[in-house]
Amino acid sequence: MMGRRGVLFVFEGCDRAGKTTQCRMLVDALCKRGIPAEYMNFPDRSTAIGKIINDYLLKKVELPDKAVHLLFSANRWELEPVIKNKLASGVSLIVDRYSYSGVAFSAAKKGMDLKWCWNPEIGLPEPDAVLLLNLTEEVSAKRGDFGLERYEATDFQRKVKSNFMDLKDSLWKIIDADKPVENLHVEILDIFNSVYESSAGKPITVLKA
Ligand code: 2DT
Repeated sequence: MMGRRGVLFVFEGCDRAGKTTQCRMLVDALCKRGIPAEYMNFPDRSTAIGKIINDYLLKKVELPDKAVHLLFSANRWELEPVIKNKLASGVSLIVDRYSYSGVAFSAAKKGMDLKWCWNPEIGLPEPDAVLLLNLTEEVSAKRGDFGLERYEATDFQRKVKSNFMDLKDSLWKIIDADKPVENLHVEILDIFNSVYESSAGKPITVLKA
């Protein structure tokens, strides 16, 4: 008999909310419990498209906003076959940013709207759950200065946060990330467990218009 599929479990949020730490802790905890799970992150800077994105983020190259938006989306499409195969083979994917970051960051720029930005995401695998790690500006400021990459500025991050709120739907869980790392991990593990149970037997769906 075929085993169950994996779940697509996405973390979103502004910079410094602790997404990467929580993704890695979740993957470790699941693997220890015998649930096959792998970490994935977007942008994946290791691919051909990812290398251009990396240069753009490091401000080594300039690109028109719409062109770079499509590159971020293409970066997900180049990994779409991998995502589908892993899920079908029973591996759960714990994903550090996905289409929603793509839209929230691009639409924070002048002349870019949410609908236009969402279009190239249509047809990608749909997450079973999206966790938005939410941090107040005060706590975010306490976590130190922003780095030097593109987008790492308070005003821009404020617009991104408001875009995330506009994108959220019933799949989303908004998590208060202003708590000790271990407590947050326990809360997230709990959510994963219920998503894992409820997704058994359900097909993988795709993002819609
Ligand atoms: P990291 O700091 O997580 O590497 O992200 N971004 C991300 C976009 O503008 N579009 C996207 O589709 C994705 C996935 C968010 C680097 C920056 O890239 C932004 C922050």
